[in-house]
Amino acid sequence: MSRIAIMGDTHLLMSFHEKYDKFVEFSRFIEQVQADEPISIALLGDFVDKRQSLQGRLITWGEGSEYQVKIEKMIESTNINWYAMNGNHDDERVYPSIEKATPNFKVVAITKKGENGSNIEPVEIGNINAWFAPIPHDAAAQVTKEAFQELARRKSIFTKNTKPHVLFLHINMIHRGQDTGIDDDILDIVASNFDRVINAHEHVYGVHKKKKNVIYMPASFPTWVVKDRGFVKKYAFKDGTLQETSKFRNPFGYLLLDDETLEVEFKQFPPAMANVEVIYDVTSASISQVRGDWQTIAEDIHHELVASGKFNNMLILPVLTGTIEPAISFTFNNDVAAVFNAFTNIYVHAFVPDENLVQPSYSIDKLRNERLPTRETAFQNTKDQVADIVKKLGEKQIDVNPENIIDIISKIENIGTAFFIEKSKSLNAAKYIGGVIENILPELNRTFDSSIEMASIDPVLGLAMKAKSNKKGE
Ligand SMILES: [Mn+2]
Repeated sequence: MSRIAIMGDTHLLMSFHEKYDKFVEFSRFIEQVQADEPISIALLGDFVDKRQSLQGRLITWGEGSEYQVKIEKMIESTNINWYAMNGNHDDERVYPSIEKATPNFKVVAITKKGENGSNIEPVEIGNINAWFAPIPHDAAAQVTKEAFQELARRKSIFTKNTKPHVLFLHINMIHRGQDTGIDDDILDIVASNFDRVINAHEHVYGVHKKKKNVIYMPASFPTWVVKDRGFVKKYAFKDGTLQETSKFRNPFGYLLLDDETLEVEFKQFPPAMANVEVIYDVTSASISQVRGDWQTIAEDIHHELVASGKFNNMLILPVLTGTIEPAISFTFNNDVAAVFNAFTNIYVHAFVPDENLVQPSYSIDKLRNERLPTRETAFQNTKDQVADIVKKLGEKQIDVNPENIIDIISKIENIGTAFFIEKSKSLNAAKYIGGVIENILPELNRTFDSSIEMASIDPVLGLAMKAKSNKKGE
């Protein structure tokens, strides 16, 4: 028996994390694949990736050329044939360019604008007829249906040999929302005609629930950090402790297809860095609470997944739930990053909201409808500060005329009321709050001979003021 290795979705130039070297990873990956002694490699697209990395910068053409030479050397060193089809992320010029420089790299399919990808003939690899169909990944259902019908027709008139037929695709097959995915009746056009259908692009290994000969290919190794996609483990932080909500899983690797039995084996590849998700209820959390909790989280995950030797590096995705206060929302990523700075092999990604996270916004409409909570906060803060000043002045036995204070407080209210009566749509809330405070501050300072600055009022209002002064500077 012989086996064909099936791989793709490496997204080589897309950065998963600055500390994750995809080329070191790719060479380790190839070593593992070679140890399985496949007779050849089917590369199903999204190999190099022309897009800008999500976290990093766009590489230059010069760097790209250097990387390409590296890639070509790695491919050539395998000494087996590669059969390649592009994916939606590849620049289709890269494949022919690699082919020119690499004797064992053969481009078998490239998507072409205006074509549905069914105008193909199979390639014989070992004991199979391999059909690489470059159907656009996001083609309309009707286009995919026509492509499938044409592929089924071509297969039905095929008489060259009696080898089994395997169809390779790189398309949206799983339903995720309204406009993606293939309905079962359309999928059946190829599922009932081909012995195996193997689809890349989904980044997850799986066998179709009803059509057992349809198989989803895993991504070779981590590419991006997206909630619910590609994590190795999930936790929830509850009652001060980290609790597992999913068992450890490794979704990365490649497939080995037996060219006689057509059995498909998912071979896992353990990446040097992977990501875990931590759901965190941020309701009523203070900044010091956030720091303390995340110190615990970092220590626990480091202990369990890094110090234990499971991974060299670990990337954590905070998934926030509950109600986040604006002040926490502004500083959360910085506070948590400060915690993780103290660790060498564990990193943290910017937070993402879960579907229940409530983020009070400064939308002027929202402020109007919700009885102006932020305006009230502004009043309360200012009143508190006035009280504090009065107290301090009292301690120094300096007399304060309470009328002046009343005057100031009512001025704040008047400004606010006038603004909201006007219901101006052109003003944003940050400007408004900044304006209120800015207007009363000089008088406040004059009356009490104080020198309160905006920044001391509170972080949110400070930021509001910053937004205001940035606006001025434009
Ligand atoms: Mn893709």
